Amino acid sequence: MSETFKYGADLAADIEARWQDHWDKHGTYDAPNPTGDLADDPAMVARPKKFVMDMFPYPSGAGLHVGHPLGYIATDVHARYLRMTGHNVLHTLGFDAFGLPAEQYAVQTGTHPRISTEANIGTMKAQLRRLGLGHDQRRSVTTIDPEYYRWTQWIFLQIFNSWYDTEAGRARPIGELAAQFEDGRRPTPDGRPWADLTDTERADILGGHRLAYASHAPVNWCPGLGTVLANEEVTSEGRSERGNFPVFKARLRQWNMRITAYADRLLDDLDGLDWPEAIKLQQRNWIGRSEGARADFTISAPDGGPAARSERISVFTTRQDTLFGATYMVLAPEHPLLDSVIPDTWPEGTREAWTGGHGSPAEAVATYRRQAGAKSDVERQADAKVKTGVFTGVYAVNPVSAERIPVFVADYVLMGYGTGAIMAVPAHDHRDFAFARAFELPMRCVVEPTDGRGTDPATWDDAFVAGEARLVNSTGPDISLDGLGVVDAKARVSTWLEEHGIGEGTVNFRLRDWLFSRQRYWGEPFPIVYDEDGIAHPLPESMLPLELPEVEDYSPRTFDSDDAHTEPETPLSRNEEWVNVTLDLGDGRGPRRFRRETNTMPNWAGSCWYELRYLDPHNSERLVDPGIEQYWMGPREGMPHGGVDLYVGGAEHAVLHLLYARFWSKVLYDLGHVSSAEPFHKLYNQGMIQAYVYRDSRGFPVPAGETEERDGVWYHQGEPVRRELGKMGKSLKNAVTPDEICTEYGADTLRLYEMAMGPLDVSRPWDTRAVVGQYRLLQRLWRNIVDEETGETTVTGGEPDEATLRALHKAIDGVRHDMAGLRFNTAIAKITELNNHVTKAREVPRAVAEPMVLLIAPLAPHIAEELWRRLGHQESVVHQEFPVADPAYVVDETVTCVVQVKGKVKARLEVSPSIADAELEALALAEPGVRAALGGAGIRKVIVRAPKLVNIVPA
Ligand code: ANZ
Repeated sequence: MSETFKYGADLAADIEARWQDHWDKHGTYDAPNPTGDLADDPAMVARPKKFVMDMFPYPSGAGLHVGHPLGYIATDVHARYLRMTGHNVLHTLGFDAFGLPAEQYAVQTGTHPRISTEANIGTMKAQLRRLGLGHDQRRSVTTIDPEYYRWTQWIFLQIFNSWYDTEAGRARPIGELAAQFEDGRRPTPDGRPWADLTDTERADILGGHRLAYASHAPVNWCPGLGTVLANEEVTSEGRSERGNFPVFKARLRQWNMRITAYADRLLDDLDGLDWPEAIKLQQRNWIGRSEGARADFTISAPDGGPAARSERISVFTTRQDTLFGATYMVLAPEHPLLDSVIPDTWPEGTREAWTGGHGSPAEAVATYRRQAGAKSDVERQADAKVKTGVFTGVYAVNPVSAERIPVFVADYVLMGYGTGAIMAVPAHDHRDFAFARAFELPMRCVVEPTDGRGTDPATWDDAFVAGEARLVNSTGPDISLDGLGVVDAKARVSTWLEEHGIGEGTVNFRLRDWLFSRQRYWGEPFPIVYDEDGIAHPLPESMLPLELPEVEDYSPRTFDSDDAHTEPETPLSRNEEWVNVTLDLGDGRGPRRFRRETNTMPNWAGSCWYELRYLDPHNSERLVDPGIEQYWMGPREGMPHGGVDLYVGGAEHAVLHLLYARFWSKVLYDLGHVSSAEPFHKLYNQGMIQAYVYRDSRGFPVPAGETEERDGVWYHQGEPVRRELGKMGKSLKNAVTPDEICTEYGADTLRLYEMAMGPLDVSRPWDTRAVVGQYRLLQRLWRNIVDEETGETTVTGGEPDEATLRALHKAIDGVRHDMAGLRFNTAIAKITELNNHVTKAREVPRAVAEPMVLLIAPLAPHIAEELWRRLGHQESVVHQEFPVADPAYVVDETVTCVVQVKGKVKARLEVSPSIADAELEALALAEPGVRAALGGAGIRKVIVRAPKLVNIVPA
């Protein structure tokens, strides 16, 4: 207990520790469920609900720096405000704890990843606890807990056991598909009755429909890491993001999730979500819907006669209007036709430039395919001027012009997109133009250039890519497009293709199925076993969780990083006793021998559904009770697909995590397990806390805490150093931990400072020297209410004067709006202004002191609890009603404030004539027009002349 009652670090520490214990002991933040084992407060359940959630942290060994909790503090402030405005608020935080760092640490030290991960979680929990975050601890889950991943495995089984019915537009149990094959409603691929098929044949057919399926697919194999990688884990240089090893294309047996079946719904449902437009756009681009057409070209006989083979080359094009301009074709190096159609000798008329110097097409194609296999998709797509490829010796027939056109293999066409084959229209596509120039291929202009360059491509420098123009040179034996606009021509061609049975208008997506297996130890085991025929069987639910076995060695076997011709060896496969098992799967066939799947699930799995487990964390019968899910996440007015009310996290998770989680939600929704088809209704991306990096003359970072400024120059140990803005972290010697700030000023000061730094969604530099400003606010607030000598409250019973009432009610009104709109910086400015007003008065009436404490309670909960108690209340401040403004005191004449950036007017604000500089500055900086004008540039100086002018000088 501190000696005096002055608000300082010691008193803050004492207050904070005491209230944190109190909250824990009383379960102050526990949110009751309507039913189930967390239900205990019907009155609370009767209130409107809010589910406020942070993105799952990964418990890193390095612990937290002050940048990490920005979002956690923000959601906490908001959640507290919601509690005080009559909501039942679910707010908790779990840990996403599978993943590579713990495994790599295990490989280096031999410590089991569980041990190091749990230690990290312990450290992080202690750090977070000091911040006074109001989490319902009963609901905190970790992905590595078998009681949690049991349900991750269970969801995998649901996905494995279902297929996408395109007619119904939803997933259905795979048993219903099998029944259709069985009773003949749906023909088998080769028409034989289902009963005549072998188990393996049936398994293959069903596997072709399952939403989780194993396939031999070209994947990114990284021998240096001993594992395959998702596309997004490969850099634009075609190397592993982690470790920078080369990545090769290899065909390996892998698990996939058929997320592509949901492409349309993943796009369409974005409209109903309250997300930043930029994130929606990134998702739309990732899904990449393209409208175009499929067109089939027949392969022509080498002598130019009618088609000698029945094979067709199917292409996907978004420019079917340019069909007459297709003067050659290209197959991707992985295209299966290359295995069957290559002739033995070069046909007549083959140009020297097309052969790559090889004696036969087979040789040329084989060599080329090998070379292409060593490149990543990104390298292949790189906009290199030099296009490579060879002639296949095959010709195809252009269906509209009946012309014979050569077929090439070239790596600028990818197997993973469209059909893996293109019709090349060099006059109107940049890549085709470059290729045609290099290989001396003919070009035909079929869309009349609108820039006066004429219609002879031989005279052009590049392709003419039309927006809206007229078709020319496009008349064939039985179709003419001449004179049509691009849009009409596209429609004409689509219809024509369909009428002739050689194509149709189609939609193609950039989205690929999700590669779902990793050759790793520290992840969820698959609940899958293989019988002696290699058929995959799901484990029955009663065998879940399938726990991770102990192994001798956690590392994947790595290989010479340049050796593409290796195969992964998984850590789990080394535990033969675990791998080879006799099980009775309950399918009526009794105990049999099986081999377990030895891959593990990718890191994303556990975070695909955690919001659901927060709802009902101890349910041992179901993933989540339907009534509970409906209560917290079910659709509501304005939330057509349901979901979490507010989800806050970094914009770096714009695509993958959010897309995967949306996909799993939709499968669970289709199968009737949840009522919400979307996991996150409102998404908000907080900005980053940046930090100054100080570099010496050699460019090395010096400890930021040991620098000092003199006359605008920064010094470290007497030597001048260079200051720049960067990330915060140990390696840049500028990390500041929340613990340091809590020790020096208290958690309430840290919380206020982080919230006051600027608008929540904007990045801003950390400045330890500025923290003290918020500390002073709390000290003044304390002094306004408590006698520093005696600890007694000094408030009076008198009535506040008119001016104070106006100041109070305007603050209440403004803070309410700011709290609801996540504008905590302006809320703090208003509270500061009110507190300054009160400080000037000789005495503080209780009628002002109490609402002031309530106003600041969401931001600085510890001091608020303490003051509330000292003001004589026995109940926690957490569930008090947030003050409501009396409109009579809020109306006020306003003045117009002009906001300038570099002297140019960028916004006008209607503000109170008595507005404080700090609030006016905060308001001005939050203006969209101002932010656009700054365009991410830092701020050098802000000149405030309240209430009429703010002038901002960008850095
Ligand atoms: C003929 C054509 C003419 C094309 C023209 C473009 C312009 P998006 O919009 O991304 O969907 N393409 C198709 N499959 C491909 C593959 N596997 N690898 C590389 N390129 C492929 O792009 C569709 C266009 O990209 C298609 O339309 C095709 O080229 C090419 F004046 O066909 B187009």
